[in-house]
Amino acid sequence: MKYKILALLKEKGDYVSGEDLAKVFGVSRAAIWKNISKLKDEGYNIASVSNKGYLLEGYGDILNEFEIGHKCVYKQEVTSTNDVAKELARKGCEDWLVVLADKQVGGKGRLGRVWEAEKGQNIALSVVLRPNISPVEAPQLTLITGIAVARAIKKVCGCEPKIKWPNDIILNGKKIVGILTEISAEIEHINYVVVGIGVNVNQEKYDGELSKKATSLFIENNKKYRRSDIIRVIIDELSEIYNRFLNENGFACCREEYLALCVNVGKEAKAIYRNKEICGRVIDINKNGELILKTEAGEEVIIYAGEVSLRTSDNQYI
Ligand code: BT5
Repeated sequence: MKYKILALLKEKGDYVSGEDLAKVFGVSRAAIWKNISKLKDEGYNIASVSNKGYLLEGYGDILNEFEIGHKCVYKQEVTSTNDVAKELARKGCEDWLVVLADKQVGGKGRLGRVWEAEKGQNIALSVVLRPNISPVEAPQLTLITGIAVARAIKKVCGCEPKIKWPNDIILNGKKIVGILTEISAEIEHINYVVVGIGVNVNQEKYDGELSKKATSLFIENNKKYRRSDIIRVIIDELSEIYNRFLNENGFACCREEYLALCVNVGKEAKAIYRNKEICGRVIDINKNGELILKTEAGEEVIIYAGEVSLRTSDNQYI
């Protein structure tokens, strides 16, 4: 009900009386007032003037299911949206539940690394999926998510982000998105997957080490974005590509698109794999989403996405 009232206020862009709202929705004026209060609590700036009614004056950058167009759980602060999503998945939540937060105090990267993002400026999103695929195929979900997010950024912001295999999206050589896929599985069966996406949106600066490799959409485009506009498109693109991934032939269905976005192919790289370094030239990403590295000795090594960090041969991030 509250979002129906909100939709009407947005559409009108002018005062609507409590009486008219009550009539439209077939409820009492007190019920309307209650719902308006709930909307105000969520952060909507709604003026109420006697004899005129209610006016939606502003709505900033609010994250809820109305703004993102999809069912979601929103929290102001969490340890990690991936952890919240995993907990909900364990308790049996539905497929495609999206978890969002304004602030993560324990944001996670891969391999125990930390994901840092200022409160209220960025996107921390996790989605619960239950794909009927083998656990070894799960890292491919990171790759297709990369494509979905790159597409979304291009659509909303007009820029052309690239992908650094397996899980980074970069803009002008710096990281703008990180993806962390976690799974709960038996040997042959996935219970659930949580795909976590961190997008640097409106953050104005990065300090210390991070300033060398992180950037945001604001820094690159000198423009602030409404996070919900980006989230909405991420979810649309992800569901399009995910359905194809399941119904067609896995990552192979979008490998060409991935290759066109990927910055690694043809470049020298160093893979840090279980504390061992393997150097070579990236010659391909195969239909399973694995990276093929050709060493100086001419040996072709297949690198599995789950457990590796990729550096340039002189140890740079990209
Ligand atoms: C990642 O790991 O890039 C995965 C990041 C996933 C974050 C999302 S946010 C929603 C969900 N909830 C979570 O708790 N996590 C997911 P990795 O490839 O390991 O990269 C981590 C490294 O990126 C760190 O060691 C830093 O060097 C760098 N880093 C940290 N914060 C960054 C940021 N905001 N932007 C760019 N780089 C960052």
